[in-house]
Amino acid sequence: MAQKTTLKEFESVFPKLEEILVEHAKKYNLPSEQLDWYKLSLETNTLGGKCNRGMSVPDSVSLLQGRALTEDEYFHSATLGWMTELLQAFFLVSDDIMDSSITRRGKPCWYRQEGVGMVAINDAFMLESAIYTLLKKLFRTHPRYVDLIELFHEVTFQTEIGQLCDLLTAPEDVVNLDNFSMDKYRFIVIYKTAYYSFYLPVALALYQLDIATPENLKQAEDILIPLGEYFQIQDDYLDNFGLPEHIGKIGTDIMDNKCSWLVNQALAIVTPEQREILAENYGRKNKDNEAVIKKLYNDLKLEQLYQEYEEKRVGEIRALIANIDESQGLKKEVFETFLSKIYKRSK
Ligand code: GPP
Ligand code: MG
Ligand code: MG
Ligand code: MG
Repeated sequence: MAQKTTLKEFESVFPKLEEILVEHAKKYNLPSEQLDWYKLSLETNTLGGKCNRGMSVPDSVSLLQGRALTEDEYFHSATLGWMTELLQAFFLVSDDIMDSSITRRGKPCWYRQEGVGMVAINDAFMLESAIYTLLKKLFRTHPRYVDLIELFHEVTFQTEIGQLCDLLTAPEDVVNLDNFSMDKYRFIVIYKTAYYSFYLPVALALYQLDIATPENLKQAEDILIPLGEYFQIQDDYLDNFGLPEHIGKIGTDIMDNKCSWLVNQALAIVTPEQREILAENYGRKNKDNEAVIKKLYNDLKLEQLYQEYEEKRVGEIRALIANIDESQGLKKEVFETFLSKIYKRSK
C-alpha cells in the first residue's frame, strides 16, 4: 500500500537540506552575517506554503511503487520535492517584484520586508542555485543525474517564457484590450505555471525510480498540462474572488493589466458599453478604477461562469485520467491525487 506524506514529515527533511546548503556556503568562507541572511531567505521563502508541489514527489514515488517508502527513498524523494519548492521560492520572490505584489503567504512579500528591497533579486538567484547544490550533493551518482539537471533547466526555461509572455501582455502604461485572447492566455499559463507545478513533480518521481521513458513522460505531460492550466485559472479566479485570508495574498491582476482568465471571459460576453467601461478602468494603478472592474465582473456573473467552467473542466480531466494506459508504468492514482488536492480549492 502506498503511503501519503504529511506536511510535518515533509518539513522534517528541510533542516538537513538547509545544513548542506549552509555548509556549502561556508566552504567559501562566507562571513557569518551573510550566512545568517542566506538562512533567513531560505527559511522565509521556502517554508510556510502548502507544499503541494513538494509533497507530490514522495506521494507519487510511493504510489508508483505501490508501497510505503524506505527511509532512504523517502529522504531522496522529499529532497526532490524540496527542490521544486526552492524553484517555486525563486519564482515567487521574483514574480512578486515584477507584479508589485503586497503580501505572500499572509506576510509582506520578501522584497517588501525590512532591509531587503532589491537584495531580493540576488536572494532569488541563490534560491535557484540551491537546487543544483543539493542535486550535486545528493544525486551525483544517481543513474539519471544528468536527466534531473536537464529537467530543472528546461522547466525553468519554460516558466520564464511563460512569464515573459505574461509580462509583455500586461504593459504598465498602455491598456489595449485587443492584446488579450484565450490563445495567448493558454500559452501564458501552460508555460508560467503548468510545467513547474504539475509536470515537474511527476517527472522527478519517474526519474528517481529510473522508470522514465519518452512515452510515459509524454503520457504524464498530456494530463498534467491541462491540470496545470485549470490550476492557474483557479489562481486567476481567486485573485479577484478569493479571500486574502485564505489565499495569503492580495490580488493585483486588475491593476497589473494582466491577461487573466476573468478579463478574457468578460471580453467574450460584454456589451459595447461594458467594453468601454473595461477599456477605461482596467490596468490602472488605482483602487477606484479597480472597484469599477470588480463591479463589472459581478454584473457579468463571472463567479457563476467560473463554477460552470470548473465542473466541465474537471469532467474532462477525469476522462483523461480514466483513459491512462497503466502498462507504461504510470498509475491513475498519481493524477487523481493531484486533482483531488485542487478541486474547488479556495486557497
Ligand atoms: C504565477 O503567476 C506564475 C509564477 C509564480 C511564475 C513566475 C515565473 C518567473 C520566471 C519569475 P501569478 O503572478 O498569477 O502568481 P501569484 O498570483 O501567486 O502572484
Ligand atoms: Mg504574481
Ligand atoms: Mg505574475
Ligand atoms: Mg495570480
